[in-house]
Amino acid sequence: MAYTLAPLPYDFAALEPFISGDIMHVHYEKHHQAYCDNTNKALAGTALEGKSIEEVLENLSQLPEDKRSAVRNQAGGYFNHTLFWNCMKPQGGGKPAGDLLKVLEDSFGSFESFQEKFTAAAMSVFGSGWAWLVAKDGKLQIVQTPNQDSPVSQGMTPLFAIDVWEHAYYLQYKNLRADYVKAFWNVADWDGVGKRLIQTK
Ligand code: MN3
Repeated sequence: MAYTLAPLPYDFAALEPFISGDIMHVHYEKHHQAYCDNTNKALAGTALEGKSIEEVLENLSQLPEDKRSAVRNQAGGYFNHTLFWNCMKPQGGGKPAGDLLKVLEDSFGSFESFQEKFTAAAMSVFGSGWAWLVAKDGKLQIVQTPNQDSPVSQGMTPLFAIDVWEHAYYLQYKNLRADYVKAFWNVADWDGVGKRLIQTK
């Protein structure tokens, strides 16, 4: 079965004023759709065709060399954006609660310290890429990936992410990544992160 895009979990303009509807339209309908379509093309006829997207990303080494980088980029982009839409919600932001808050405090000292470290990671991605909160071996970590590389390919479970490719913010924030990252905290979906955390246990 070819991959398709899951519907965006909210309206295109629902994250305004923090993320504009224009950005969401282009990002979801053009960029994400292209990653999806190109994943289907790149996987056609390979041993991983028809597998779950996680399985594909975990087993890139099984692909023939001439397909591997295309699948790494396209399937990474397809998976990463699906997660990204689910890291945001209208009326999000604030501070997480419950288990998630406790785990963030245990891992990073405080929620504010987690926010500082994640912001620093998002700001210091050179060029195009992502900053992530991931779980690995029962521990939380903040990591960066370049391009569309996915933490799934490194045996990590992504819980939360910010896309810092320019296409994620340029239409609204021009070159000011710091303003975009600051705005992003207002739409963070902590309930979604908390649900993914439970699934890692
Ligand atoms: Mn993107």
